[in-house]
Order: sequence, then C-alpha cells, then structure tokens
Amino acid sequence: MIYIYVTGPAGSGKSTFTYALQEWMRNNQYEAITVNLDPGVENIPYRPDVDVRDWYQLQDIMEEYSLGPNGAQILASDLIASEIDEIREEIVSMDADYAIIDTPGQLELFAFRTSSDLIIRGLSERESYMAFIMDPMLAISPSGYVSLLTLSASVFFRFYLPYVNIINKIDLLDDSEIFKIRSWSEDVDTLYMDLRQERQSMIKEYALEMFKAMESLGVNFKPLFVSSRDLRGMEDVYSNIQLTYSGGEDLEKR
Ligand SMILES: Nc1nc2c(ncn2[C@@H]2O[C@H](COP(=O)(O)OP(=O)(O)OP(=O)(O)O)[C@@H](O)[C@H]2O)c(=O)[nH]1
Ligand SMILES: [Mg+2]
Repeated sequence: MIYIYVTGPAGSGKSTFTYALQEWMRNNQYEAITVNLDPGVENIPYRPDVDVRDWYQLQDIMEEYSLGPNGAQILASDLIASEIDEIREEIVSMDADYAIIDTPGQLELFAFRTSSDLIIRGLSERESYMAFIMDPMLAISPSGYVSLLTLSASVFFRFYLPYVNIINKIDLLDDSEIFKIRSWSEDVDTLYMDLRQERQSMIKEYALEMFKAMESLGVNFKPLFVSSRDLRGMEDVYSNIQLTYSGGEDLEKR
C-alpha cells in the first residue's frame, strides 16, 4: 500500500483534494481509501474510511485536560502517535492500493511536531509520498509563489519523502494565469523578470539561490496543477506517484 500524505497551509484544499484524488482513483478502478488525521475537524467534505476521531476528539481532550484548542491539538497528535499501531492495523485491514491521508488544518501541527515522525514511521516508512497543496491566490504573485515554495521546501527537508508540489483550485484561474505560473516553474528567468517588475530585488536574489540549491540537490520542485472541484490534473498526480513507486509502470488495476 502507498501512503499519500496531503499537507499544506490551512484552507489550501487538503481535505477536498483528498476526496478528489480518491474519486479520480475510484473512477479509474484503483483501490484508494481516505484517512483523516485531524482530531479537531468538524466538517470534512467526504466520509473518511479511517478516522482518528474514532480514537480521540479534540473537544474531549480540551475538557479532560483543561487545554485550549492548540494545546489540545498538540496533545492529540502525541496521543494519536501512541495509538499508531492500532490505526495502521485498521488501514491495512482495508486492503487498498493507496491510503490518502488528510492532515490537520494548520500545517505546523503536522509538519513541525516530532509526533508526526512517529506517525509516518508507524504507518509506513518505505512507501510514503507527500503532496504539498497550495492555494493559487498567493501563488499567482511572483513573490507569493516564492514564499509558498520556501514553506514547502521546509516541509520537504523535514521529512525527506518523495514529494510533489500541487497548485490546487485552478478552476479559479484563467488560462493566462495558469500559463504564467507554469512559465515560472519551467523557466526561472521569467520568474526573475516578474519579480523585478514587482520591485522585489531581495526576493529575486533569494529565489535565485534557492532554485540553484534545489537544482544541485536534484530536487524537483515544479508544481502540478489541479482542480479538486472538477478533477483536472489528477491524472498527473497519479502518474507522478506511479513514476516514484514503480518506475512508471502502472499498478495493476483491480
Ligand atoms: N474552486 C475550488 N475550491 C476549492 C478547491 N479545493 C478546495 N476548495 C475550497 O477551498 C476551501 C477549503 O477547502 P478544504 O478542503 O477544507 O481545505 P483544507 O486545506 O482541508 O482546510 P483546513 O483543513 O481547514 O486547513 C473550501 O471552501 C473548498 O470548497 C478547488 O479545487 N476549487
Ligand atoms: Mg482539511
């Protein structure tokens, strides 16, 4: 089973993407389940197959330990890590090819806590893949794009898993906007030119160094473009996972 961790800033569309990818996979006869790792979420746009709220609920933890929402989230992720064997058993018992794992709303709760290492290690050390979801409204300005990639890089270097950046909600962009962001990822000189127009000379220098470092480390940071609303681009995500795990060969359809 391949474990796909869906991370990214609050509101970028992680939960919607989780469901959209499952739907795309199911439409194409691949077995995929969804896992909710957020003990505090109230409304999820899908029905998770495995849900940590069956073990811990944020509200209960807040009451039992007299904690505020952030303290309770932190304690909850430690508690979840301590139950990870049982959670894994439930995931494994579903016998799917893919487990798509929706992580808590606030990025730092998952990305920058040690309990997430225990969770990832406890679920799947070898067959993990991480998708970093970005909202296009920030990505559409050159300096916003660089900021998002910087945040993403810090998540990438934290876990060091096979990784993909995803610009979500492209149904909200027109073609010329998609073209512009794509051109920044394909030809960094275009990004420098646009940063110069934004009079962001310091960011330009920074971006230059960052992309140089990524290139010399062999890290591919080019984003894929998707819409979790109309499923555009989901095939590219699937192909990217395939490329990572089976040298490009399709897993057997069921
Ligand atoms: N138009 C459009 N809206 C989207 C898309 N994906 C998500 N949204 C909307 O973006 C908002 C946030 O989506 P969520 O999936 O809840 O985002 P999230 O990252 O899980 O949010 P938190 O877990 O609360 O941080 C919702 O209103 C979604 O309907 C998309 O591809 N297109
Ligand atoms: Mg969510």
